[in-house]
Amino acid sequence: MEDLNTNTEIQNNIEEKIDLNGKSDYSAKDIQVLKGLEAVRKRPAMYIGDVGARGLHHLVYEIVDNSIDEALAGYCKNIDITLNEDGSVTVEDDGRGIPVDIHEKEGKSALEIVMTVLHAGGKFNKGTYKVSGGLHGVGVSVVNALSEWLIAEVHRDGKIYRQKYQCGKPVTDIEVIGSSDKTGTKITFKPDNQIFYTTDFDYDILAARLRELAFLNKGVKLTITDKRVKEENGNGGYRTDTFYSEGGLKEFVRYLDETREPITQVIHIETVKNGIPVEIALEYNNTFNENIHTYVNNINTHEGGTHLTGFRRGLTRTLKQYAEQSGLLTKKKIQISGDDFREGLTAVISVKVENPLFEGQTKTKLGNQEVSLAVDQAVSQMLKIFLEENPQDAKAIINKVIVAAQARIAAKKAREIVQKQNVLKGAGLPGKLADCTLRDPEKTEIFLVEGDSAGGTAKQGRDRTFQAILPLRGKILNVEKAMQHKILENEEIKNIFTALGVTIGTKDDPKALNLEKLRYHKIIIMTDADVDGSHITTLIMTFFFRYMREIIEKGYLYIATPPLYLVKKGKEKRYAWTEDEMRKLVEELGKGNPNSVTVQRYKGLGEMNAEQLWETTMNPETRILRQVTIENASEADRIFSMLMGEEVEPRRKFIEEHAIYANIDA
Ligand code: 0RA
Repeated sequence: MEDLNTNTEIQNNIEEKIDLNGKSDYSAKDIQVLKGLEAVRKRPAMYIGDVGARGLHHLVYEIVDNSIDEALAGYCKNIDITLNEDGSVTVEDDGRGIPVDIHEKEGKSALEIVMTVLHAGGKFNKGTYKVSGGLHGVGVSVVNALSEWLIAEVHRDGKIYRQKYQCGKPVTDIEVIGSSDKTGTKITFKPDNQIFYTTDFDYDILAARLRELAFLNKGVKLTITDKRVKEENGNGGYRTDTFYSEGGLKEFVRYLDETREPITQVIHIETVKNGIPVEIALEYNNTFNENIHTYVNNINTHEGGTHLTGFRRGLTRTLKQYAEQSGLLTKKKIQISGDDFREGLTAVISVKVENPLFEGQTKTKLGNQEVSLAVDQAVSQMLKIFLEENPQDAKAIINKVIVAAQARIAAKKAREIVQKQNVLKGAGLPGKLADCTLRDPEKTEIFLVEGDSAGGTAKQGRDRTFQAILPLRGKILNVEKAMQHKILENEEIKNIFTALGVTIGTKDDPKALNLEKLRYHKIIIMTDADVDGSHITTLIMTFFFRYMREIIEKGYLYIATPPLYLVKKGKEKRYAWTEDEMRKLVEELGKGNPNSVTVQRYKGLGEMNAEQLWETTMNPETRILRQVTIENASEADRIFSMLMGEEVEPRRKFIEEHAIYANIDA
C-alpha cells in the first residue's frame, strides 16, 4: 500500500508542474503522452519487471540496447557507460544521434517524441530487431519517466542539441548548445528514489551484462567507468573495464569454458535461415555438464523455447547420422539417447526474431514455432561440414557420447536399486532429518547445516514447529567433477533430495525436476563463517545451480549469516557481523571502563550454544538471510565451473579478488 501512496503523490506533482508551466493550450496528443508516462510511474513493475535492484539495472540496459541497435544497423562502434558521482548514469554512443528534426504532425522534435512517448523509438528507427515483449525494448521513454531528471544530448549535423526532463516531462526546449564534428547520443539520467527501493548501481552486475553484450555483438566496444569512487591502488584513477570481442560467440564459448578442458575445436556458424539470423558456437569439453545458453535479440532466454528445441533436434539427428554412417557406433550394442549427445557440451545460440513471443513463468521462453526449423537447419549444416572435415574431433565427440550412454545406463540401474531400497524401507525421510511439525511448505524452512555437531546445536535452538534441520557430513560431493550417476548415488545428495521432497522426472519430461512435493519454501544453507564454510556453501550452491536451478529461480534458496564476534560486558551480550560493527560495539559498551568489555571471535557455528545460534542466525525476527539469485546465467556458470573445476590458478585468483573471509583466517 505504501508505495501506491508515494506514487500518487508523484502523480500530483506532475500535474502541478504542468499547471505551473502555464501551458493552457495542451493538445490531445500532449495529454496522451502524460497519460502514458503516468501509467509508467504508477505501475513501473509492469514495464521494467520490478522496482528493486533488478529493475534499476534494467534502466541502463534499456538505453544500452538502443545504442546496440544503432551498432547493429552499422552506425555505432563505441558505447561508454559511466557511473557518476551524484548517482546518475551516462550512456554515450557514437551512432547517428537521435534525430532532432520537427515531426510535422506532432509539432515536436523526434528526440522529444522518442523520450516521452511509449514505444516511439521503433517508429523512427525501422529495420532493427526491436523487442516487443519481455523486459527489454520498452523504450527510452520508460527510463525517462522513472528518472528524477534526464538530460539527452545529441551530436548531429555539426551541432550539439540538448533537452532536459524531469520525471519524463520536458523542462526545457531542445537547445543548440554548441557545435560538434562528431555524431552520437549521450543520455544521463538519475533514477527516481521515490520509485526505486535502491538506486545504488552494482558495477559487477553491469559489467557482466556488458561483457555478455560484447560477445553477442562482435566489433562493438563497451566501456564502463565508475566515477563514484577513486581506486586506491590504480594511480588514483577510476575503476574501468572495456569489453570488446572480435570473434563473438566463438570467443564467448571459450570464455565460458576457460577452466574446462576442451576436447574439440570451437564449431561455429553464422547464417540466415528463412529470414531468421542464427549464430551458434559450440565445443565439447571433458566434463559431464550440458551448458547451453540461448539468446533472442540479445536477451538470455533462461527457459529455452523453440530455438533450443531446434538446436537439440538438429544436433542429435546429425551426430546420430554421422555415428551410424562412420561405423563408430555399430560395434557397441548400446542405445544412445538425446541427452548423451550433450554431455560436456558448451554452446551459445543467438537468434534475431522480429516479433518474438516470450512465454513461460519468467517470460524468457521463446514461443515462435518458425525458429525451431531455422536453428535445426543451421546446426545440422554446420555440423555436417565440420564432422566431414575434422575426423579427429568427430571421433572425440562420438567417443564421449558412447561413454555418456554407458554412464547413463549405469545411473539408471543405480537409481532403480535405490528406489527398491526405498520401497523396502517405506521410502521414509532421511534418518538425520529433524523435521518440523507444520506441513505447509509456504510456512516451513529447512536448514542445511555443516557438520553433525552444529546440526545438534541447531536442533536444540530451532523452533520445531516450522524449522527443520538436516545436518550434512563434511564436504558434500563436488558436482562439477563427478559423473551424474555418482552424484545421484551420493548419500548426502540423496538425503537432500528426499528431505526436500524433490524428485526427478515428470509426465512430460523424464529428466525434469519435480517440485510438486517440495516440502519447504525456504532452504537455508548454514555453514561456519570461515574459508571451509564458504567452500561448503559454494559446493551446495553449485549443486542447486546444476541440479535444482528452479529452486534458485523461484527464490527458495538462502544463506544464513552467523555473526563473527560476540561482545560482552557483564550480562550484556551483543553480536557483530563485521570488524567495524565489533569496534563500534566495544566503544559503546566500554564507555567509562574499556577493560570491562570482552570480545569473542566465533570461528564456527559450534562455538555458539543453542540459544545464541537461535538469537543470531535462526530467529526470523533478528537474523539476516541472504537470498541466492542468478543475475547472469552465463557468468554464474563460468564462476561455478572455475571455483569447482580442475584448474587451481584461476580459482586462486578469483578467491584472492573476492576474498570475503580472508581477514578471518589470515
Ligand atoms: C531513432 C532514429 C534513428 C536513431 C535513433 C532513434 C537512435 C536512438 C538511440 C538511443 C541511444 N542511442 C541512439 N542512437 C540512435 C535513426 C537516425 C537516422 O536515420 O539518422
